[in-house]
Amino acid sequence: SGLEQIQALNLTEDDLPSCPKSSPFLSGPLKVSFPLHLTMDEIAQKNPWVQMGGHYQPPNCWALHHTAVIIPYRARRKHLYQLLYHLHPFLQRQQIHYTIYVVHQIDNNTFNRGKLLNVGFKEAMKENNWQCIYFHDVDLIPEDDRNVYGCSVLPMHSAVAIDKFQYKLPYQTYFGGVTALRPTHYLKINGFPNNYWGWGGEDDDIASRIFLNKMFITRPPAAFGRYRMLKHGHDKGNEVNPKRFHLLSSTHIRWRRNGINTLNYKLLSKEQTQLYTNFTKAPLKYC
Ligand code: UDH
Repeated sequence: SGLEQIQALNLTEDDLPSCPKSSPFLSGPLKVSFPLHLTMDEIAQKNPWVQMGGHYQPPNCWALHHTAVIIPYRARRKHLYQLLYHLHPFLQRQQIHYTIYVVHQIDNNTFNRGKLLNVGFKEAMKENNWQCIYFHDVDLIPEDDRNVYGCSVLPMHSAVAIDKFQYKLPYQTYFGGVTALRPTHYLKINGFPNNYWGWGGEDDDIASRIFLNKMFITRPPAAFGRYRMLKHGHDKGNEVNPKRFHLLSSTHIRWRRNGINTLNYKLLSKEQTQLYTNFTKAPLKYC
């Protein structure tokens, strides 16, 4: 394949022309449907250019964006299959260089999305010098490929218009679902807080961190930032966090000493599957 050739010849940025600013393969609005009974093999067969570990780079041009997509995950297998089924072709049409990482919390403790995303950031940056990090909920399926997964100079909130919220922002400072930052900005705001256990608040905390660091967020046009949310009930082990408002009231005091600089974890395993790289965080008692 073209990609194997690039790797065999060790081609670099100097050997390939840059990819165009706007990919010629974009389709615009997409008809998103959810096929039943997807399997990994079936999805892999539809994505022959994706390499082990869920890695891709365009074969004939040097990508303008180098993006790690990080998915926080526990017990949502059907959602993960749907996301992989839609996201791989979507990203390839955008001609970007990317890897999909899944960060798995396997214990039965309360879910901690913020901490998992910090783990994903740390581990993904060990693998590659990514220029853009996308934090992507497993249940959000993009509906327009002009929503390009690359970073600009500002932190990006991509999930602007979700069907569940009647394709409107639930509130003006909402920064959840699908967001992106450059690693330098992520480090500047000290990443996500590690101490939000259960549902809610960590997304508002990271939004505050951005504002406290005198940055603004940007969003794609609502016509591009459209998503369908896969249906789910309330997950076991992710009960609404009653402490979230209290925690949010002191983000301005805590952000410097709770985040990527105080992240403490162990990895139980790291595996490359056909369609993504999986990081499994060790159960809490080990870290
Ligand atoms: N997740 C899992 N397993 C779980 C719980 C959460 O994988 O048991 C992951 C998954 O990627 C999911 C994400 O965490 O998409 C977010 O959890 P959620 O789907 O329960 O969140 P929800 O869909 O988000 O309810 C809507 C947020 C809007 C309100 C924002 C308030 N700040």
